[in-house]
This record gives sequence, structure tokens and C-alpha cells, in this order.
Amino acid sequence: MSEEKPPVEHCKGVNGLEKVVLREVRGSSAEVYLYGGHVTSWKNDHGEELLFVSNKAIFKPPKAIRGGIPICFPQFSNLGNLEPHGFARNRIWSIDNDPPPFPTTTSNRAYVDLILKPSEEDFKIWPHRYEFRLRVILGPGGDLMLISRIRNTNTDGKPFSFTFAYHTYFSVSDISEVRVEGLETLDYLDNLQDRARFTEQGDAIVFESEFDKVYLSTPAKIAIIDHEKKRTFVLRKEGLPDAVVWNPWDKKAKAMTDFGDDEYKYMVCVEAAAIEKPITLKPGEEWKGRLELSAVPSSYFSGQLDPQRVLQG
Ligand code: TA6
Repeated sequence: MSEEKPPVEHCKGVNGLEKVVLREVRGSSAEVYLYGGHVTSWKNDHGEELLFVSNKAIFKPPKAIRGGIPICFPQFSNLGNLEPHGFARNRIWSIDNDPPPFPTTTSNRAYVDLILKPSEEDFKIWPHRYEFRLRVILGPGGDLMLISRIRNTNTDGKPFSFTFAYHTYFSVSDISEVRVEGLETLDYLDNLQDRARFTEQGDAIVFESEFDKVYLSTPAKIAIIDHEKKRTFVLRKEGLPDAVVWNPWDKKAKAMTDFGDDEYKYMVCVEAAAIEKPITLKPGEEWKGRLELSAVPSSYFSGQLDPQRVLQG
């Protein structure tokens, strides 16, 4: 009988980077690196990997890990004066041994609390003091939850504003067989057309070429249906009104050194985000952004599971 592994294990990962492994008794697991506060693995109780991480991902600061769930803070995209998608994913986080109590005490055992505070270097490029607490929870049914709490701890009375995204890379069997439900008829900014604003048509999103859109004021639930695997990812979010959908397709894939030329076929990013309206915090104020991911068997293709029902469920 292999010895029972603990629900939370601190160990070394790729290149000796520190990571925390979360395990549930039924066999599901997750991994989060202290580098970037970066979830790099989420497996179901059959040991199947549900997140995409590039085979060419570089697990070495300062390059962000290509895949999993990069944390984009304090900015999303390259429009600000910081590194594209901010610097939180390029920093070493710490274990938070003394988190302030969560309003809802979690009965889950498989969770870890991480914290990021600005270094003096960071303060030079983004002159604000904050505490960014991230709780990663693996639920008893194998669901994965990320709860971010960002507090303004400025002592100079200054508010600050930021944009944010959980830049989640889902593993899919074949991008041409993937549909995203829940974003129909919404307005979006098209990153491939200078962020011009359009309105989505009434059908589910499908993928036939490079796709990079920021959907605005989106519902709390979005479904990503992998037809071939008969699997639906359900993404639930709180405090995150927008959603980014991205696939680089072939040309952009070739241009990324930490991404395989044909890997675009096996991933899709659907990112719970706050982009259109930056979040502003006065000193002492705290923002919370929650993401919950689950993977359900979808008999969608046989018409039994109406994805709309998944969204209402
Ligand atoms: O989320 C979509 C996006 O903003 C794309 O425009 C592309 O830049 C992608 O993120 C990856 O960005 P990264 O900085 O991680 O290479």
C-alpha cells in the first residue's frame, strides 16, 4: 500500500524552484509554484492534466512560465509602462503563514496561502504599497479555486488603480473542436484590430485562426466545451467582470520561443479578468477576485447536456 501523501506538500519543482502540491483523497491534484504564485498543474481524479503548460516553458526567473494560470497584476496587456501583464508572475511569492481570516472558513484541507508584497525595486516601477494574498484551493470534488485579495497599504494616503487577469491556459484535444459558450452577443475589444470595440454574434465562439478578444461585462459562468474529450470546463468568477479569449494560432505560435509551433492546437486561454474598468483602492481598502474551475463530463455532443444548462446550473 503506497503511503498516503499529505493534502499539502512543499517540495522542489523544475530547476529546483519551490512548489506546493495539493492532493485530494479521490486522486485529484494541483501544483503551484512560489515563482509567480503560478498554478502549473490541475489534474482530475484519473490523473489527467487539465491545464496546458508548453513543453518549451522556461521555469527560470525572470521569464514567466508559459501556461498554467499566470497572474496578471498590476496591469493586463502591454498598454501600461510596466512589463506586459505586470510583474506579479515574475516574482517569488512567499507562503503566508498568517493570513487574515476568510469570511467563509474553508473545510477544505488541500489549500495554500501565498503573499506578494512590493520590493524596493518594484516600488520604483510601481510606487504603491500593497499586500496581494492568493489562496489556491483544491476542492473535495477536484474543483480548483483561486482567491486573490489585494489590499492598498499605502501610508501616504494615495489610492491606486490596477487591472488584473487569471490568464488560464486550458488543455484541449483539438482547438478546432472547441466551443466557448456564454459570451454570445457581448461587446468585446479585438486585440487584433487595435482593441476596436465590436459586438459578438449570437453563436458560440469557435476557432479557425488567431483569436484575441477582451469580452466586457461577462456572465459569472463561462463554459469551454472540448468535443473530442467530451469534457466541459466550467469557469465561475466573482469580482472579475471581463473575460479574455486567446489562441495564438500558427504564426504567433512560431514567433514565441517558449511555445511549440503546433501547441496552439492543444490549448485555449479563457481568462477571468478586470480590464475595461480598472479597480481603484483607497488605502486600507481590499479587492477580492475569485476564480473557480471545474471539469464536467459533457455529453453535449449527443445533445443531452445543453451547455446553456451548464451555465445556469
Ligand atoms: O491574453 C491574451 C494576451 O494578451 C495576448 O495578446 C498575448 O500577448 C498573450 O496574452 C500572451 O502574453 P504573454 O505576455 O504571456 O506572452
